[in-house]
Amino acid sequence: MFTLYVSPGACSRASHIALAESGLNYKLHRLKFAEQEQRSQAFLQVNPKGRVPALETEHGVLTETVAILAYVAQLSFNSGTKLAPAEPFEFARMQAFNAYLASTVHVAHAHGRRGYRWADEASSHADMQAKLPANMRDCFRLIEDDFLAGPFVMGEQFTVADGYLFVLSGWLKSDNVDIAEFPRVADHFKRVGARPAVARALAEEAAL
Ligand SMILES: N[C@@H](CCC(=O)N[C@@H](CS)C(=O)NCC(=O)O)C(=O)O
Repeated sequence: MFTLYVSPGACSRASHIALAESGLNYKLHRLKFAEQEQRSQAFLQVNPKGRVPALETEHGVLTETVAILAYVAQLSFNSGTKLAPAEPFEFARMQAFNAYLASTVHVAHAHGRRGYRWADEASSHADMQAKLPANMRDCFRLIEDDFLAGPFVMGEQFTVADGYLFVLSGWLKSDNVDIAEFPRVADHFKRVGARPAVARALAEEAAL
């Protein structure tokens, strides 16, 4: 049994969707960000970074969305759900996409609400917020035109990358970007949202 530390609406949703799709057994542990539970001593023992997601496994704790998704994808080959390409180069291409989401798209998004990570002046935060929609548009233009093979990220096969893209596409509205500007991404968002395991993960999150 895995324990996934999550916060509703956060990037932990990508790992949650991967687990829900995988057929593996898991339970959720919600951290209340409003109460700063991610910085509590108890959670810092689990993940010294003070961030979600963190996945407790029988081998220890795994952090970082890209690593958790790769781990669940590897396990999915045994559980029969196959959430990644088996061929090594294609697996690495999926990882390249997930790494882009984590290191560029997620970080661009974080400049909107978490500008204090990079600067102290209110004017600097305002400047970052003003640039946010343009940065997110640049990222999603690449995803729309170059990365999303269709109908899923890697083509015909649903992979852990799809749940991850679904989560970040869902953030566009709050970044003042209309997903309709990217019709292939919008279509992907609907298709992934309609999957039973994704609906189940969202319902589980809402019930936390
Ligand atoms: N590089 C990490 C980033 C994790 C991250 O930034 N998580 C955010 C939620 S989306 C968080 O826990 N924020 C809490 C905070 O900043 O206090 C990953 O991709 O998993």
